[in-house]
Amino acid sequence: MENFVGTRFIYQYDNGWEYEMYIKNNTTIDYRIHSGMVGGRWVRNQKVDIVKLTDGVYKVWWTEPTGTDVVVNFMIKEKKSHGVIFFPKWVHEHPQITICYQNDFIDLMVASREKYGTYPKTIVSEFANIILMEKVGENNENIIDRATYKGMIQDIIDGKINN
Ligand code: FER
Repeated sequence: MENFVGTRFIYQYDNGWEYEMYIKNNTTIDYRIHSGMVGGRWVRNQKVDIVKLTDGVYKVWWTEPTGTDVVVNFMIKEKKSHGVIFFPKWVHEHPQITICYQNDFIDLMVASREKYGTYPKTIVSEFANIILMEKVGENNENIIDRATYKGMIQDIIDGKINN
């Protein structure tokens, strides 16, 4: 997993949604959602499972405090990924509640999960193009350390921030 762990990925799903995931270590990711249904949401230290399926192909999956479940496959050589997101009913109906720095709002996520409905779930399955793949080392706290803003992806590509 040496070639995968410690890498920052920015990718755009075919539906237009732009996501950033930093594989912080074997069991942890930080992520930031630049655009899409929950654009503006960002999370640090989400516990995940990761397996290497074959050379250059990795699967990452986790379940969130919101009740959303996510599975993402990265195909490094092809610079592509594929994500499946299982949104509970409440996130699909009230996405704005989840648009925050989630680490400061865990209690609100859990309360909302209890207050609103879970079913039926909305399943979003999309391929993505990896726009940026950057080795930044493990356990770097400076990769995903602030909210997104308009133009941030270009600033990251240009090396202006988060390096
Ligand atoms: C991804 C797909 C979904 C991802 C994160 C999510 C960081 C999380 C979605 C959510 O919290 O609503 O590729 O990568």
